[in-house]
Amino acid sequence: MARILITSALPYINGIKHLGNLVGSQLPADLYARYMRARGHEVMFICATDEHGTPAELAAAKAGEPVAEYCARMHGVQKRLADGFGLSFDHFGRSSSARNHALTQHFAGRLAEAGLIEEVEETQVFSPDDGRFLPDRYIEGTCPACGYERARGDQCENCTKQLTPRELVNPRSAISGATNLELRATKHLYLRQSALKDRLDAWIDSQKGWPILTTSIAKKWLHDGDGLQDRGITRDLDWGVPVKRGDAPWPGMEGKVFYVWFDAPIEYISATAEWADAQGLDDAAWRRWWRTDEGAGDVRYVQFMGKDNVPFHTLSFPATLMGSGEPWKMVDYIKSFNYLTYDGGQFSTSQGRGVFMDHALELLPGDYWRWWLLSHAPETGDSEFTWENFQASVNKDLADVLGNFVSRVTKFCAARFGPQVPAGGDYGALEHVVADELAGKLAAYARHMEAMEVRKAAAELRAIWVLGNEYLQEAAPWSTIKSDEAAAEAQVRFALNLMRIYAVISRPFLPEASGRIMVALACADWSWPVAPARALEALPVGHAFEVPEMLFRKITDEERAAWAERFAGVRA
Ligand code: B3M
Ligand code: ZN
Repeated sequence: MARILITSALPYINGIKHLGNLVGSQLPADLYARYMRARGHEVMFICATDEHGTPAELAAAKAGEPVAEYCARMHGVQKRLADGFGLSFDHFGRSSSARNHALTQHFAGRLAEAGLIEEVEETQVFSPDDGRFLPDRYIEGTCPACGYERARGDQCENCTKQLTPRELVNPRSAISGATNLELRATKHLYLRQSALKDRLDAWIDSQKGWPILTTSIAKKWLHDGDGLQDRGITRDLDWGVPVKRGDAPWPGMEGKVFYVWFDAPIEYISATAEWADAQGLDDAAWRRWWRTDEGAGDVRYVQFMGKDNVPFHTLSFPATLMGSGEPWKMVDYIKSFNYLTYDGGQFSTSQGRGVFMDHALELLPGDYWRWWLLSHAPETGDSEFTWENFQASVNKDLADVLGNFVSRVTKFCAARFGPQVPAGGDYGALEHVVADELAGKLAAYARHMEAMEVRKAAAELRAIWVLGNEYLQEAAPWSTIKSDEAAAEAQVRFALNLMRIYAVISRPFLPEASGRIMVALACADWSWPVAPARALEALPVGHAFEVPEMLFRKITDEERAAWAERFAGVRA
């Protein structure tokens, strides 16, 4: 049994996330966490809302709410939506927690002691019209690297380059649109990332087998250009972690807070401490996941995120951890994703284009979305959501293949032999062939899941469902029964056992539907079919079951058309 620490990028607090956000981090992280738990490993799966910085302040202002109240409310909203999608976090924390305040200040103190923090008197963009400095997302303009016109003051979404407000071409205020901007003096803390460049470079080189998307982004910002310039880690904002040096005040930094990207990844650790607090456990309980000197030496740590988050996780956060001089657990594998596009364009939070998590759950249960999103995860390139594709995938994969198998087997058995596992006959040649094929496919499925090859895993799972349908078609118990009742009973028994295996192995993708299959089978044996031949005997003869309600319904053409129209425009 291994110990696996899994973190998903932390969704910003500033509103409800769209399906592109979901499939880029939280959902594949959940798939992996569920799979690893199913295989008997000890898993700690952590997520949280990312609550500081300009995104939170801007959104709260727009909602007309004090930012602390806004964040508390939106955390609740995001938590409920996460539950609706079956996201099985061990803890869903908040980066504004007391734990994260303390730990962020702790890291800043350690970095200062190590000589890695510099106080810089600098000029920052100030907007007289808005009466304030314009850090990060308070400012927008054209990206100096790629020419994208809606780059923000902290990062260009298009090319992932980390930016500072002063680098933007044609800058404007994101609050008022004002272009009448000036530079004013202010003092800030800089993390001397450049001093850690060689160590970071060596560390990245030592990570064998990282996805190309991850390493290429890391290397790009490490080498070509200025990805590893020293970075300002404080801001002139009200909302955030107050700048302190450990427990001590930081003279000259009064009224300033840490930059959101400084405290957000630290929340991975803090949220694990929040978990321990919520469980009534002591500090050792979370530290054994995070401190290599306190038990985390044998932990495997995997992070999930969209590609725009990669620079922060391959450079900035590791710089914080390394620079602290303390033995914190560093990430072992970063699974990163491209973007999901929506019907020929971008999902857009600002323009309300595309399907958002709340609306998705109003239309259909979480499993339907999980299946489409995961089986089309943007792994090797961007992928596109279309309603036609979604409808086809739900109707064919879920309703016609998995749903139909479950319904045919249970209904036929109940009608002909009664609602219990029939006793007659033995498995014959066909069953042995199918069992062998199943064993091969299960091994491939496990390989893909272990390698986090999400689309390949989904394709293999679907192939395993297809195998069951093909078996039924070929065995045809409804014909067999006419000449050999015992043989038909064996065929049905085989199919019922396949059904249990399907529930077990599909659970990482379809937790809710898998649960319903097991309820119908009155079965609590979730053990992974490591020896498929034996697993095909798991349901004892005479074991009673119920015919389940329809597992998946189909999407009609009318619904598809109505939904496509509803989500093309602006979010209400
Ligand atoms: N909140 C950005 C995002 O949601 C950011 C991730 C933080 S991970 C520590 O894309
Ligand atoms: Zn750019």
